[in-house]
Amino acid sequence: MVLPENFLWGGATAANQCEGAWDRDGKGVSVADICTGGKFGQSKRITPVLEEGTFYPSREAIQHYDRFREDIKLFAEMGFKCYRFSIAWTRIFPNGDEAEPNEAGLRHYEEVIDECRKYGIEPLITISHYEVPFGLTKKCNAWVSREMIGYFLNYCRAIFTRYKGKVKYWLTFNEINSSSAPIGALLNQGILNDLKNPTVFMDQPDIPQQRYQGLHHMFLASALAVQMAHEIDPNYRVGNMMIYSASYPLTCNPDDVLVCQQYNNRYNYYCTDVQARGEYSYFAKRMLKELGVTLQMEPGDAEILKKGTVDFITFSYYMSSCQTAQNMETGEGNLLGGVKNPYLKASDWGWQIDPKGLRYALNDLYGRYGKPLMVVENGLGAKDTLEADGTINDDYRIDYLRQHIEQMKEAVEDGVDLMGYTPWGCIDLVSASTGEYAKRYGFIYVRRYDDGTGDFARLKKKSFYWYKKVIATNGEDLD
Ligand code: BGP
Repeated sequence: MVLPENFLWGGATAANQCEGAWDRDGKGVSVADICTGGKFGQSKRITPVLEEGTFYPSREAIQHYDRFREDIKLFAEMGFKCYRFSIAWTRIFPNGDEAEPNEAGLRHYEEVIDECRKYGIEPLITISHYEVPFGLTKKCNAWVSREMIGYFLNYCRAIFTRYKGKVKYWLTFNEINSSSAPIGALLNQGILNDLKNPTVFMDQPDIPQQRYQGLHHMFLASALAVQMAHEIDPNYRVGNMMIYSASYPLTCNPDDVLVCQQYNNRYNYYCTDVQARGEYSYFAKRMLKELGVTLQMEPGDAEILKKGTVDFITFSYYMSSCQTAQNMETGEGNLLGGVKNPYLKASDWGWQIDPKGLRYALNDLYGRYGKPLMVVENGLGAKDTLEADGTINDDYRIDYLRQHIEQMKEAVEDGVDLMGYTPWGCIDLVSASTGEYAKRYGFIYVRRYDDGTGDFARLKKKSFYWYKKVIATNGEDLD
């Protein structure tokens, strides 16, 4: 058997993309709640002033807040060992700056955790997944401000204390390196400079100084959270979470190779070097200078970073791209830049499918950091067809996942220490980048559509039965 016996098979979701109940039981507004629906080729909008009659997908999402028992039961039926979900910060601290947590929010996640435990499913909790309290954006432009560290730690203390003994694995920030690109400013960091007018999500006016200063604050917050977690419960294990944006030189021209190396430094290593090694890399100084960024640091910051390195490394992996020194158009769907790879096919959303890139990613990260790894997002966003007989025959998704699991096994044979695999959107949910329902990832189909119709019924796709068999055989039977 290639994979370890205690391998954490499961699936992943995020609160703002699945819960709904956006204003119930004391929940405050998050930055996800001010984003409208959109679709591929037609960006969603950021509306700081909520609009009457506009469609906001996070309001109902897939009603997981009310249906989590039904959903977790289906996960258990597939044999999940692990469920990665996020806590909505705004259910615990509605504006972000309250002195006391909201009991209804704490109780809700306690029920979710207990429900997982009932089936022997290990919770893996993302503390902040693209849903900064909008109250903090209004108060201090969120992570741009150093004050955020205190608000974040209050939130961490509340959940670390409450769930002590019931949870083992935590992730501080989802895809923290999304803020190496403009796309991370609002979702990841809550940065919004115009609080009056709507902005097109893909065209947010960008100020790199804010993003990188914000990242410095997030690194400190993450490091302090790691230390706090260990103090509260020595059994807690805290990981980072990054996008692994696999990137290859477009040609063997040394100019392309160098551009690619610089891309990797900026997008794949800049954040994880700090979170895993406890210090900024040698290349950070020049990189920041060329971006026109000057970091404000305080005495003691270096020590905090050093003391709060993560216990394990987690990442999302969907696609790869190529880098070139030539002036070529960014490939459609390449949210972090890069051009198309002529050897690869792409999804309907332009994401280039590259299973071998996952083996490359695992070897690269393990070789660089030597810490246990976990693939906490992977999957194919696709349009599914619900047949008249109620079946959903998603063979394309099975193919995608099979090929990625094969490469994961290769990496384990290469010697990589891999803890688990939680494919993204194990139940269909709202897309983060486009705000639509049509981009489906799940093993479970949700009857809900972008025009606002649908009854939210859950239906098992063909991949549901396939994944169940994969888990039952610990990845040996992938047919
Ligand atoms: C990651 C996010 C998720 C998720 C996923 C798929 O970037 O962590 O929240 O949604 O990608 O992306 P999308 O929903 O845009 O297809």
